[in-house]
Amino acid sequence: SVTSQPHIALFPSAGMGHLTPFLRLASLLLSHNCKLTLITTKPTVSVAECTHISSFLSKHPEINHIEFHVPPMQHSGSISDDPFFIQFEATSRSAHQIHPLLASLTPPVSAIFSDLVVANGANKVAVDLGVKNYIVSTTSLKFLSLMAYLPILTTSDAAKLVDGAAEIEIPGLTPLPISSIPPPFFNADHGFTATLVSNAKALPFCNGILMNTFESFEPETLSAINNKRALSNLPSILPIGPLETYGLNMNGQTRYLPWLNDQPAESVVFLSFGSRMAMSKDQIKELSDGLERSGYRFLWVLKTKKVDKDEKEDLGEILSSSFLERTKNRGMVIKEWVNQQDILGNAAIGGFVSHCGWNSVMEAAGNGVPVLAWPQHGDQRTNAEVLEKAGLGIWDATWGWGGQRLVKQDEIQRKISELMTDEKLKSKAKSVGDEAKKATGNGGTSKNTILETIESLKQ
Ligand code: BUP
Repeated sequence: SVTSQPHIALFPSAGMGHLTPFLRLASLLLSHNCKLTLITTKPTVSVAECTHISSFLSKHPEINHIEFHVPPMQHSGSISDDPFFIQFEATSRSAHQIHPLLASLTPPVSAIFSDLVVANGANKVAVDLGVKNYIVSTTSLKFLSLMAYLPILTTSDAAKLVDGAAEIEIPGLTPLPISSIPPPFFNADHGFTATLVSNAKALPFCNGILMNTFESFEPETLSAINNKRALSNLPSILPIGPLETYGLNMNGQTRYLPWLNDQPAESVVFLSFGSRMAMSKDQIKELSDGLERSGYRFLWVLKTKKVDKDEKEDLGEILSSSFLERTKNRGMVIKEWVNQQDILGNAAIGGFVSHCGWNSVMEAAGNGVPVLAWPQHGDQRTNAEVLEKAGLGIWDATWGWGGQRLVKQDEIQRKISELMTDEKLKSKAKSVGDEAKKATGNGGTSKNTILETIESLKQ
């Protein structure tokens, strides 16, 4: 039967980095007249997820909401104590249980759009219901390629190869330096690795992989995969980014936007390390010293805990009162949730010191803001490579993974000055921004791809 309104079930997994692209995609799909069911896990790991889900749903009462109770793991196979990893594993294990919840919906669902972390369960349910299944990727295409290849890399022969080599070769793609491979990947028994391996095996059975990226940002990897020169078992990679904000203002009146509006154009450094990065006190001290010595105006989102509800200290307990006093006229440090998209879109921002979570990279790209990459964990070193190659930013790979070594204030000062003064970088970043806008505008590659995908669900 032909339906003019596809009914899409969206199934994200834990963390703001995973939820955000799904909510952005939801808003895009609504604007193209799709019917939506949003599956969210209960409980969420962070307070931020919980508040964003409820505000989003109250803004869009037409969305059908399914709260999926994920049973806590009795015995974690995970060696990790990261609450997000544990939730990935738990959700992955019970993902197939969404079957009865979806089977009873009217109108019936036409497709499931799921996170990679639940790909296996979601794909089985989709096959059983006779509907399509797309993956919504929350990372770079380069890192997705690594995850897609993980089932092969973690077999014992390949793992031996990994130990001795300087890089990892995925046939048909530019090799990945070993230093960018997340350490848990070297252990096939690690809960995070095992979860990714079992779900990556489902990728070839999906109908497509929707990516928050755009053609000109990762052109080589994209053409190698879509032209079957690499990872030829994968379905089509469908770049639909940068996904645009869904226009929620979470904190009403903000302190920082009026302040930014008063600063000269491109004069402020924005610093944020994402929603789940706990920076050490020592590193925070070096960063504050380096930042102060750079002399630039700054807006710094500071976090010291992995999960927001554990964040209890006041600013004064983390940063010295003399630092706060000396910089009060040219800097602002914030501990609450900010609207990062609004900040990156503000004319006062001249550069972004970022952990390179993929959403942040795409937001910088969309706004043409140059990035100083300071990747910390997971996909972030790979993302940093991608953004450097695309001309969006600079990166000192010797800074290592987050916490691997203390990055000193003079290194930080030097890199921030480079970020704020390099004219070539500035103009390259601007042209990345122009390309991004072209991709999502009428007739653009990302816009056409999402329109074609929606069209294909109408049959
Ligand atoms: Br913190 C923070 N405000 O205060 P990433 C983040 N964000 O809007 P992450 C805010 O959350 P993973 C804040 O703009 C981005 O859209 C930010 O996602 C927004 O990194 C999102 O950048 C964070 O992908 O997630 O949170 O480390 O590591 O899972 O990618």
